[in-house]
Parts: sequence; structure tokens; C-alpha cells
Amino acid sequence: MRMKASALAHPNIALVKYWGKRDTVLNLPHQPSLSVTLEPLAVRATVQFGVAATSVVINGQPAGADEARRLLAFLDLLGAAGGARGPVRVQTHGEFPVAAGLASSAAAYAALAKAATLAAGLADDGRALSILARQGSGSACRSIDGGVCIWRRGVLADGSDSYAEQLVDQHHWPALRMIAAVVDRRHKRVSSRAGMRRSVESSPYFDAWCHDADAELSRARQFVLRRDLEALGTLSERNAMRMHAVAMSADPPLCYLEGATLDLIRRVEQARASGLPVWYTLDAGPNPVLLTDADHEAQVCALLADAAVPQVVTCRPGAGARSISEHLF
Ligand code: 2P0
Repeated sequence: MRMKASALAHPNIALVKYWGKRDTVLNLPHQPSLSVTLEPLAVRATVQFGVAATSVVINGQPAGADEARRLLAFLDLLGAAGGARGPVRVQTHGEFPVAAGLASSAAAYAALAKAATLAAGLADDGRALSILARQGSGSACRSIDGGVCIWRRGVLADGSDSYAEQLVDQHHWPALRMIAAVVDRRHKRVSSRAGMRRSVESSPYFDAWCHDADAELSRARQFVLRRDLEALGTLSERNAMRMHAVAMSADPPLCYLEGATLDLIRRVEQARASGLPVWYTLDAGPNPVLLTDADHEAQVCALLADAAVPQVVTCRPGAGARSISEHLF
């Protein structure tokens, strides 16, 4: 057993979204999803077993009680896989600009899954890692591999058939750009976890949303394979708006969008009408992520500057979670 290991993982942005769980403990989704792993944003994690006392440090600070509980419960899953591990020392560090508007939990749990598996001396098989990461945060299963990944919904109650697989690696479409536009840095009032639960329980549109996902996924897959930005962008906007429509139709309604979100969406539509290839997607928050290509990156950044967007992070398809030799402690 190696006892101590470190790993790095990137976040991902879904173009066909996961929104609704059929199992809230195992994070099993009601629908398949498709995402792009994003460089250069990253989270590093170091895990060491065989220490005297358990400690959890996130971005240089001791983790709060809830965060520490969630993270340690996640590491306990490795105990289930190969015997109790005893006290553990953990540190994670996000290389995210302040409030990048992109969830860091996917990258954090993907990095933790990889580091903890290596530290525990277990085989770091991709499917097992994706299944493990999924239990930390659903979307983390799509950050084990790079490029474009598809999270299979699965049908089994134990989740053994619900994991992400790579469709293409990060070299398939190097010109693809995903530009995160942080229009609002405030923390969202309702977490994805709570928002999904409310949507599943109360949106009358929820069944239609799930029904739509399989067909959207097979279309998105084709558009990625043929690098069709216009078709993928069009699908991404539609899918993001449908997810928000489900949230808005929950009881009580959930609206993650702010005025600045709608303002930027209008600007994107106008720019596109004038010939700029740019589309948007949205997570469960107010900050759009714009799709374009390398040739138009500067024009899209100019559009964002014109809209006085306070923070912009340009990303491209990134690699999967990987072991790193520099430890955080
Ligand atoms: C996604 N989101 O597919 C969707 C789109 C947000 C909107 O996955 O409860 O942090 O840990 O499984 O993965 C965000 O939710 O939720 C998410 P948990 P997660 O990327």
C-alpha cells in the first residue's frame, strides 16, 4: 500500500445535462449526460492513510463540519472496497479563479477518487474510478476521463452500470472553446442537490425532460464526432433552457437566472445573428458558458468586455484525472 498519493482533475461542463436523481445516496441519474472536460481549471488533491489523526484541509483552511463529513464519508467508500483505512489526512486545492462560476466539486471528487484509490493501493481502473467519483458528486464521474465524456444512466439499483465513458479525447477537437462568463459571483441560494430533488418531486415537466435526454444525447454524440459547432451549440442552448424550464416549473419555482444572465443571452443571440459563431450553455446558476472556436475566441471575449462581464475564463477540452508527483503536504 502506497499510503500517500496526489492527483489532479479538471471540472467539466455538461452540454446534455444531468438534472434529477433516481437514487440520492448513490447519485444515480434519471437521464444520461454528455460533457466536455475543461482545462486549465483544475483541483489538486493529496490523500494519506496511516496517519495519527484525521484532518481535512480545503484551499488552505480546515474544512467546515458539513464539508468534512461529506468528504470523509466519500473516503469511507474505499474502506468498503478493501478494508478499513483508519485515520486519513486530506488536502485539496482548487486552481480556480475566484468564483469562476463553474462547480469545483466535479474536479475535487474526481481528483480525490484518483488520489485515494492510489493511496489505498487499489487498482485505478477507469470504470471503478468513475463509479467512485460519482458517489462523491454525480458530475465528478465525467471528470475521470478527458475530452468529451458520456455518463450512462444505467438501470441497476447498485449503480454498477452508471459511469462515464470517453467519447473522444481532448485532441479530437482542440479548437473548441468554452468561455465561462461570470456575470454574478454570489453563491447560489439553492444547491444543485436540493434543486434536483425539488424538480424530481414537483415539476410536471420532469418526465418529458427525461424522455428527451436519450434522443438529445445521441444527437450530441454525432455533432461532437463530426465537430459540428453550430449543431452542438444549438443543442446546448436548447438543453440548458429545458433544464432551467424544469427547475422553474418546480413547486416552489426555482429560478437560477439573474437579469445579467438574460442580458448576456440576448447579446449572444444578437452577435450570432450578425455572423459570430457563439452559443451558450448554463449550469444550475446565473453564469453562462459560451461555446465558440479558437478563430472567434477574441471576438467572443470582446463581446464579453462590451457587456462589462466582471470575470471571464477561457477553457478548452482537457485531459482526464491523473496522478501527480508533487504532494500538497
Ligand atoms: C450537470 N449539474 O450535468 C448538471 C447541470 C448542474 C446543472 O451536475 O448532488 O454537483 O453532487 O450529484 O453533480 C451539478 O450537480 O450534484 C450538476 P450532486 P452535482 O453538470
